[in-house]
Amino acid sequence: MPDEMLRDAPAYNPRPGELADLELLLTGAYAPLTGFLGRADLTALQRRGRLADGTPWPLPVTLEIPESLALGLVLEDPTQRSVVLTDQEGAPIAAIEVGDAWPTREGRYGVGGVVRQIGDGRHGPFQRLRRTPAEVRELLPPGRVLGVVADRPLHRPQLAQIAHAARTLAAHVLILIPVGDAGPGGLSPEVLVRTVFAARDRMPPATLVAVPLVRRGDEIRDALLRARVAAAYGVTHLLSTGDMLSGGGPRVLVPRELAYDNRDGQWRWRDDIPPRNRRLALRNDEIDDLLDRGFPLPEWHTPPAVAKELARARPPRRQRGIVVFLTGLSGSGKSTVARGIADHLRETGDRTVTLLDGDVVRRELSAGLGFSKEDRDLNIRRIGWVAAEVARHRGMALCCPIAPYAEARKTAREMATLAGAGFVLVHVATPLEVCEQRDRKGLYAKARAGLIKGMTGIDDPYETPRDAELTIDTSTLSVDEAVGTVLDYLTETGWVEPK
Ligand code: PPS
Repeated sequence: MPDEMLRDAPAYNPRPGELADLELLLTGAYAPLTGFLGRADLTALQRRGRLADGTPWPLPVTLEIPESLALGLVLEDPTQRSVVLTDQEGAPIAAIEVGDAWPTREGRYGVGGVVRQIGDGRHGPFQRLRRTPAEVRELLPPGRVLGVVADRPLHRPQLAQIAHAARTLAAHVLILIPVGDAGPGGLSPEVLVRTVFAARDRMPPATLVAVPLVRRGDEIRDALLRARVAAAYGVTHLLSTGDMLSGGGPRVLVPRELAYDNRDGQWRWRDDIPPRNRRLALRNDEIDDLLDRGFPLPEWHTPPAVAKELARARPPRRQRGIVVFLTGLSGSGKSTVARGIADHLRETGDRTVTLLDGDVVRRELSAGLGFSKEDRDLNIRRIGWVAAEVARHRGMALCCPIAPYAEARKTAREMATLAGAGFVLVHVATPLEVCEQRDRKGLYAKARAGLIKGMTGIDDPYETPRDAELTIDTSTLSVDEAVGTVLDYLTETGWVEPK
């Protein structure tokens, strides 16, 4: 359908993961797919791991739209079944001609159909690096192409594996950097791209491409999908680190484990090095731990330029942002403890602190919200968002709402993590009897008398946290002791400078 016929078509901004899939469909990286899958393909995929026409395909590639939008389409009429898909700002990227629509969950419909690019179809960061498979195949020299999906920074052992495989195969190297979501270690795509580029002069001649791949969380299927995408980019041999099955894609090479030989400073197969001369590659948690404590990554393991990027992205904990989230019943002592922590840190000057107190938040940020589940969830979302922004800029956010629902607390944790910050959940577990006895605001008495409804702990739930880093009880600890317990924890874990 020509673009002018789309003038009256409804527009919709898909979720980030769907937009990433859309881009891979448009660029041909998902060939032979030309659109989001419909029910026939999805059923065949679930039953046989194949599309309805028998083509093997690893995973569902799906799009959901709001029910109201779906019900407005007339699938029998080619002029009334298109939806314009836009980026977050509402700029059109593509149109889907919907061939199939079905209800999925509350208020949502799955839609399948061919997608077609509008304009240059580009969106998101790394435009320079986001080349289409056809563009990349054009750039590659003839012959074998060794593909590497660089979903983590490349340290010396990985670089030695790449160099070794490229030499053995006499292949050109194609590095695919997945930029669809934060990597397994929580590294943002921007940081990942910078660290991979920082290793570039340690690689054989290589072409680097950013690909909006998003992991679905199923390791084997994700690996199969990566192999297919790599093949579309012209990869003939794929270097693997995890489990990979071949399924008609490129040949998968599983490299041997290399170790550092301190006799000559080379990385070679670990079994070729006498145990006393060999140093094994650092595990990811060891690398994170060194960075968290502010130690430089050792040069035998990581090229200095890569180490520098990583240290910039993951500064020592005492310089990184953190959200300290105190949850507990009304009257449990959250605000008092939080105030004590804030006062201490302000006095010592160790940290800049933003205190997001329940009452203050309800006045400044959440005015008008009540105490229904929806309103409480929204309140916690807002607190979580502001706290994550404070922490993104390396401050400490101290939050002390009741936050009775586990799911909302989890969202706050995720927002902080996405901002590259720490998150410490403190459960102020003062028993209800004690809170009720204190009853500073007289709310418990009113709730018992039936004068107010939905009081947490009385006739509204409080879901006890199972993921708290710390639990304190102000009926057995004095305020000073409770404040001291939290500060000790923050100091021991490196978030606050020791005295
Ligand atoms: S929530 O659930 O996290 O959104 O609550 P929060 O923003 O922390 O607000 C709690 C304070 O509001 C007062 N208040 C109530 N609390 C619980 N349930 C009901 N129904 C209610 N109505 C008013 C109460 O004084 C809380 O203050 P704190 O400081 O926690 O005692």
